[in-house]
Amino acid sequence: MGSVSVRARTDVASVTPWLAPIVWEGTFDSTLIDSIYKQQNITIATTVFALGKYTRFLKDFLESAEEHYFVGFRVHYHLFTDQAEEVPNVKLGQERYLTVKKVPSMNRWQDISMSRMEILEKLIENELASEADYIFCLDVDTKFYGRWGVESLGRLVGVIHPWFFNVPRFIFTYERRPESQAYIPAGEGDYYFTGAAFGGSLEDVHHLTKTCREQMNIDIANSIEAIWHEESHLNKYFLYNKPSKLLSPEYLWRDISMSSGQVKIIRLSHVAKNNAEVRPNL
Ligand code: UD2
Repeated sequence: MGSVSVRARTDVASVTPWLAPIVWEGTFDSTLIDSIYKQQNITIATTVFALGKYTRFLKDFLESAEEHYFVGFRVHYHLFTDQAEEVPNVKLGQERYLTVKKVPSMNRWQDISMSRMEILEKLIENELASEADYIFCLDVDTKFYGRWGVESLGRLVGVIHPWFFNVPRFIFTYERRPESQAYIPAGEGDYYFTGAAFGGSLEDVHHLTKTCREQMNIDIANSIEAIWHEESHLNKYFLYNKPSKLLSPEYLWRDISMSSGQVKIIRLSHVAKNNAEVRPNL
């Protein structure tokens, strides 16, 4: 037997009841897992949206991603913005690419957030099939502080929301009105996932984005908006289409200044922001 540098974590669950791994520091050997994926010559498409004042987050997001995100692997960032002239010039490493795409401005932050599903659906359909193997869709008001690597790859990947990883299910902020397509009845649901980061294979993420877009359109036709917008629809989707891999809140933490015993490494963290100041509406 070879040497094993990984010991099971006993303070957190590292597998779901449907036997999907939950990735925490200490549950994988980064050198080993890198060497496995190195042989596969993969490309990871990464989408990020920065409309209005959110372009201010791009510099830190991109610079920190170059330091920590899939280092040594081919990454193609697809950046959607209504202000291409505000995109900072960040030096990218070898085999790292950035494409800027123009999207129309919108007056409500909720619409910006929700519209991402349809734009991603179309991006996968029209462009990515021949150029990427995996895709991750990330919020821009974030910054990397630690490794986010190939241990995160899987067919369908969700990230446990940093405010809900250690609370009972009745606290989860699922959509509770049966009139919405995002409705999840009390007593159902496994985890509460963040809308700020998700990913997987092109095929699975295409199905996810298409389904959420369709469900949101039904809601619009019925004059209802889910409590947490596309995040509510994402949670509904994951209830009936179980993720094949879950990432712990290390992969999207609340704020770098907040600590938690179980989170040994903060890999990606939200940037503290003044919502009233950066958003186009309240
Ligand atoms: C939560 C979710 C977010 C989304 C949202 C929907 C977490 C941690 N975050 O974040 O993913 O599900 O709720 O209610 O769960 N954007 C712009 N310009 C704007 C407004 C938004 O580019 O003027 C983009 C940007 O990429 C941003 C994303 O939309 O990262 C989500 O908006 P947010 O970060 O303001 O939403 P927030 O923090 O409530």
